[in-house]
Amino acid sequence: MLGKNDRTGMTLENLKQALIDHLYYIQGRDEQFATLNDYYMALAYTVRDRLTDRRIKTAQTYFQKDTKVVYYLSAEFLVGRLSANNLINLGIYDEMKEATKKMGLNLEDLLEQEEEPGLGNGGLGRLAACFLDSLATLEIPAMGYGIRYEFGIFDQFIVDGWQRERPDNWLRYGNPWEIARIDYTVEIKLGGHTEAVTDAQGGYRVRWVPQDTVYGVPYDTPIPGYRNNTVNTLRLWSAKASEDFDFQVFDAGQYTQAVAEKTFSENISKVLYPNDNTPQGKELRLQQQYFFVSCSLQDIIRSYLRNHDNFDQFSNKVAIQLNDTHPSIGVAELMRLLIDEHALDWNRAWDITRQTFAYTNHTLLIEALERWSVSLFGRLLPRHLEIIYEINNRFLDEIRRKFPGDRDRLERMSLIQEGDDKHIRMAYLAFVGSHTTNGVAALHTELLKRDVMHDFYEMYPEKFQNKTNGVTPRRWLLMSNPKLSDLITSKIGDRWVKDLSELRKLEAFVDDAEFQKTWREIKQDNKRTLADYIQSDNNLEIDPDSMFDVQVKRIHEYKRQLLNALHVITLYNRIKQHGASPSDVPRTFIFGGKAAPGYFMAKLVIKLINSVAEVVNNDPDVKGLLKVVYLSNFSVSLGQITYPAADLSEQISTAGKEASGTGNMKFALSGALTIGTLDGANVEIREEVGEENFFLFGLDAQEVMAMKAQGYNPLAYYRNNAALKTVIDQIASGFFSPKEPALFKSIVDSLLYKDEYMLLADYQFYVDCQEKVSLAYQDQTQWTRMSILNVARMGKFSSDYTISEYCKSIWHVEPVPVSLEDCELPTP
Ligand code: T68
Repeated sequence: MLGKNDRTGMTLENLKQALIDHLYYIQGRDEQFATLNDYYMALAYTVRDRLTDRRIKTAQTYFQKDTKVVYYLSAEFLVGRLSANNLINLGIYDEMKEATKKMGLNLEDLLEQEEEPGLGNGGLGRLAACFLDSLATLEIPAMGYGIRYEFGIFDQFIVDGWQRERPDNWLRYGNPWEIARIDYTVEIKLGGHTEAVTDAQGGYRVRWVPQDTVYGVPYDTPIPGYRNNTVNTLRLWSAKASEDFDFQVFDAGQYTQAVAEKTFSENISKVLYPNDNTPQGKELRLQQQYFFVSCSLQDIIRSYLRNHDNFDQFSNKVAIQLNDTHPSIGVAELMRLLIDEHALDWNRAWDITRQTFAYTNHTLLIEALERWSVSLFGRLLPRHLEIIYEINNRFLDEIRRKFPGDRDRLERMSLIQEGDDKHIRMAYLAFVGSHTTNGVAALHTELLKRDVMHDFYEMYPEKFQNKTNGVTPRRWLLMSNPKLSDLITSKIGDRWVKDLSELRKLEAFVDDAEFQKTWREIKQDNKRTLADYIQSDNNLEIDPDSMFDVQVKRIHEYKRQLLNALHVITLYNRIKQHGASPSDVPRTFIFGGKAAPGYFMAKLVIKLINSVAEVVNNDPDVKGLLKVVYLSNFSVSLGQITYPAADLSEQISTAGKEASGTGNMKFALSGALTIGTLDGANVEIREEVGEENFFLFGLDAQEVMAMKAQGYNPLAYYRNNAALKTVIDQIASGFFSPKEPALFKSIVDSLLYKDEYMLLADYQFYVDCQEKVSLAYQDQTQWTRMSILNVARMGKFSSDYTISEYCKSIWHVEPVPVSLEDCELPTP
């Protein structure tokens, strides 16, 4: 049947007809009464049809060829809006633009109707989305598995300078991209106890008698590759109560209670926990993790057994990547499934498990490493606790054999942190249960080996690898910066879209005055677009001729938005005191990002930035020289207009704290220059673009550690630096909070008496470096040259490259092209 008609044709006429059809038969509207949202839905269904042909053919191909498949397990997938991306990857953006135009509509307006699926917090979730795009583009058999949160990351809005949160009801109007696969529903057990039983052969087995069960219903979203026939799947699980069928409770006359309990188990997939880089030791969070992991593993096994009748080939056909420790319970769950449900013995199950899993670590912050209280864990997952204890016993034996008598080492490396309040160390479980562990930037991997996982490195050095993060050039250049993309393509052709190293060819034009001029005009256009957005959203006028100095990312103390704010105040004071100096370049400081709702300091930093904005933006003495903007509700969509508009990218975390960063790559890919520390992927970005094209400042990771070891004294910096002292005294005295002078006391105290992230130690380096930035910006020819070179040298940071490295050295998978030849599908 596939494609035997032109129902999924790609011509202008086909598309127009499909739009009208869907409007009428799916939305139930005629053109006269259709809303913009009706049209958007019709558009989405039109595109989805065309993906469906290819998705089905892709799945058939993998099945028939019995290919090895990569399964990417992640608690977060921050995919962003899908419509434009799908149109572009299918190659029908222009046709659709024309088709909608013929119907009197504007395509961009329709695309704006899409609710962004905010199923992630920040870098980790967005990385998973970039990886899906690259996997499909590289024609790798792959599937993403996660949770279909009913409420994604909260909506942020700012009231009187403070962050407020509203639930993100993204499914309110329905989600045209997903298809529920009720037939693949799986059952999940929770709680209860275990008992020993004897099986038919007289062998000893364990039976888990759960207290509750809940169902997982999968929802599939198509993930198309860029202009190929591959359409992979993102499968997200939604919790469904089993009480629907619980007649016992009904018999007892407890109808309403039964229905109430239904809501209880459906809570599992209700909401995304809004923390990044801090674990939430809540039972519901563990339920979420176990829920999606068990659903996914059962699904993977079901799929494997369609082509196999034993587990001999499992790890040759299945590669499972753990995106951080959030899915690391998978190690114990696969063991349980193989042993308890499929009757394998321990050793065989353990070999298979370790040959199947690999683990990506995303953080060096000790406090961010996940640990679960043993008592909480045992209550929810009694069988898994037994399995983890057994894994640990065998692991500790191995350590004893290698390092006889080293009791400290045993204690340090044990999967169980002993003490009154025992905890399971999930990163250790993930490491022990995997064949490979990787960091996400060269420095990060080195620090993992040297520091956080040093004992493990000593024992198994061969298990560590580095895979520096990357971002997809489709969304982060082609889609978000169409003008720059067109310019680039006009000079070097369009191969860069699939092979970002092609951008090197731009170096030939770096001194071409005409090219430079166009380059600058495009940046200017992009800045105007962002300025228009800010005008309408913040009701604030900003000057596109000023330097756009941008820091957008989650608000976290280690990311040091506060250091940026100290610099803003420093400039403000300088101009107030001495008037404008020749080196003063007009700057617009743009901040954006969400703070975890329970993170007091981060929320106070937002308030401080907005309070500084209030003073600066209303002071006639600095008019035309300084402006401060807080972009509320930063998101993937807002990122798509922010990165292309930036002149300066702020990547100023304390060295040794940011695992990689990926915003740094998105900025540079759109021609922003970076001011940054030697942290995460900044190190490699600087190496690639050349040190002369990067504004470096601050202590490096070694110096940070050394200074901490010596006993760091922030007060000394405060006392010895007059400008810094003024700034801090102002904040302390209520200069920015006249109605409540002590408002920022906790910020001041934390800086003066602790300064965990060493802002004061880096302050002067930062201010001096910003001075160099201002000088450089005054020479626009030189600045443009640097900007072009940044873009030209970003090839390494394509997620295509990152993924090809994972394929080669972790997953051992090859591309499997999908052919449409035998199904007569129309192509664009
Ligand atoms: C980020 N981590 C890293 N975590 O901070 C960043 N954490 O350096 C790196 O570039 C990125 O991962 C991709 O590797 C996160 O984003 C979280 O969002 C998170 C969420 C829940 C719990 C803990």
